[in-house]
Amino acid sequence: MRCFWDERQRAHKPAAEFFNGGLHPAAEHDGRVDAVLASLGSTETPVDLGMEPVRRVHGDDYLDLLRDAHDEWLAAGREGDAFPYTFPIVGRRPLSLSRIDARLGQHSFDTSTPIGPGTWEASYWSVQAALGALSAVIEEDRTAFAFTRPPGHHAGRDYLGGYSYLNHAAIAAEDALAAGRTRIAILDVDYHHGNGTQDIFAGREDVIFASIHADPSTDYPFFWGHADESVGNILNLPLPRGTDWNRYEPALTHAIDWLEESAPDLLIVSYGADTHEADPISHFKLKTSDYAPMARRIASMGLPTLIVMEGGYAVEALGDNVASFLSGF
Ligand code: SP5
Ligand code: ZN
Repeated sequence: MRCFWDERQRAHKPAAEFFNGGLHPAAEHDGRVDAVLASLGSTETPVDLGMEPVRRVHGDDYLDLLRDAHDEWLAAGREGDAFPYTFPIVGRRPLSLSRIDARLGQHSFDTSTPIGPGTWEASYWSVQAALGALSAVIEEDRTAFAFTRPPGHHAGRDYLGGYSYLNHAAIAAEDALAAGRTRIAILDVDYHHGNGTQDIFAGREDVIFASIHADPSTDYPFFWGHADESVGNILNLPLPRGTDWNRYEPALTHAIDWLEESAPDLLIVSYGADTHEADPISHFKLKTSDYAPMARRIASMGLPTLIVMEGGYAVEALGDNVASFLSGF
């Protein structure tokens, strides 16, 4: 399988994230990169397709913030990664503010997604990797993998969060539509609900989104991903902590059957390996060997398929998990 990755994606090096009342070493770190690359063998460097595909999904103010935030952070006399600390609560009136702390809070939904000096560069090339893999899928009508990192599925049109800055699955879906595909299915199998992707496409007819994830009553991102958000083009299948393959497989079949009802002509898989039993921040019980049958079930849809990487933090198992998943195609 053709795999896409750009070394500039390493430029994002978050030191820490804030949760449970304190700073913790960043879960989305460089060790993930080495683990996945070791399992992939060779990768292709994407060509630069520029900002147009990004602008189809993300707003200009948000993109300006992502690019400039760390410079402004330093200009304000701060050190290290830029973090938000004040957020507009639900219903707060729209305001146009210039101070970096206000802008960061306006466009963030958590305190685990800092902006460092290389965050923009890494996110930009992560998008290009996704677009490169999409081109391979469209030109050769088959399957390709983009090792997108940092991940993307928690990023909305105007917000970051969940280690995500630019939403690769969404950008690729819009690009596939612009290239003439008519209906895109997105299947999100990361442990966490793909809230950004859901927000970007809610109410659309040309993109359908199914997500299998930990019940947000007990797990991040809490405020999205509940079963009763399944309306129209959205299907959420929350599962309890402790879910193993026997319990996961029927949900996967449900999601695939539902996606197939809309007769999509391209599939995008948001693949997270954080459903693995050893994942340090998650609570499902999938084994490395479960990812191959998961992928075979998805491949049985018979669609041209772009796979983008989302989470997965059990670094010792991560390479094998990705390899197992890709082997199923
Ligand atoms: C792409 C992706 O998988 N993003 C996930 C972001 C989850 N951030 C949650 C931070 C809180 C984790 N709590 C962990 C407790 C560990 N004992
Ligand atoms: Zn995740």
